[in-house]
Amino acid sequence: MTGPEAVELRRLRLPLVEPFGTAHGTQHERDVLLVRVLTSDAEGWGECAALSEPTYTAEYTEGAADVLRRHLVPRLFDDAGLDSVQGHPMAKAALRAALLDAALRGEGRSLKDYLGAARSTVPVGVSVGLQPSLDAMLETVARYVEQGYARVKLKIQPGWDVEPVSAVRDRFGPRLQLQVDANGSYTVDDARHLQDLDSFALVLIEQPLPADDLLGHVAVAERITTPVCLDESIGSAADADTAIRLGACRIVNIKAGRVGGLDEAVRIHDLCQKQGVPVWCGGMLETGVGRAAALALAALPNFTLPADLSASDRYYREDLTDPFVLHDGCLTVPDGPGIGVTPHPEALAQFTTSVEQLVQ
Ligand code: OSB
Ligand code: MG
Repeated sequence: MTGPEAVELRRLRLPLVEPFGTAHGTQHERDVLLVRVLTSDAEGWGECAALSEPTYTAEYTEGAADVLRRHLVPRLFDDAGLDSVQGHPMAKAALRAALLDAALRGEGRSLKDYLGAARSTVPVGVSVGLQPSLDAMLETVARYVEQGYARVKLKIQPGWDVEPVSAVRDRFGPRLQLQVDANGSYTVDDARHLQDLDSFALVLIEQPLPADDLLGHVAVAERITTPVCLDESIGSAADADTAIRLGACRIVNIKAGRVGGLDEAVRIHDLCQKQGVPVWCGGMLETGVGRAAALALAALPNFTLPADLSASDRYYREDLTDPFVLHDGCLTVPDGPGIGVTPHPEALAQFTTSVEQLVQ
């Protein structure tokens, strides 16, 4: 097996334009890990989805860098392959994304074309973190609605759910596409309480219970009319198949990082399409590098709900790439070779905290 000529792990720290609060805590900056590979004919970039702490799933940035360095990159040069390492989907996905980007750039072919995208623009929503007050939340949502986002998602947790949802419905009316994400913060005993969300015509409730509680999700799904969507519970096409057949969800959130890469993401897309289950593309506060790849994925035909991929200015004052800009509630899928964007050297220089060469 011939691996790439060089693999580089680059760590960066980008301040977020506003703090992002979820049931697991608040992020003030994005601790980013980029993988860059160099092959005989092209360079390729991949962004790791992992956050700085292992609170969303088990992975975290430093751990992802470690498993890449010690276990994944060395396997590019033997026959074992990345699948011989258990777990670590976000680390694997970042490396696979960089390799695929380089291969496609070498062929002059876009990721959009490779994945089988059905459209050139993708309707996108915005994920609104937990807010310090109802007033602050309404102000934040108003700003995004004015910018034209196609849908709003509110982070919820016990103690911050019916009130904020009700306040947003009151203020913005029945036509606003609205959904909520609990990041696993409820238990099956909260099913009765979650029924109180049914009167707000939500598009979906995302991950009400912890990732491993599929039967709990079945019980919740039987007690509420709002469609249940799974995020953290779905690590593979096999997981999606199980969840759908059990009745644990009616909608699936797909993030390439969470499932080990774009190929598995497409398998989940295809399986859901066959079962008549709509999917949408989740986000991980990516820079333009990760967002470009996610947009190509989100352009596949069964991605029928707005993606959690917002414009660059929703996350960063300065993105690593040319900024992604909202037009009529949509972002444009890059169509140049590979992911179609390249990080700007000045932005890399400004935000990089360390660079490590693994192969040369
Ligand atoms: O649960 O969807 C989530 C961000 C980090 C970790 C988990 C999640 C999120 C988001 C942000 O909701 C979506 C975005 O990138 O805009
Ligand atoms: Mg989620």
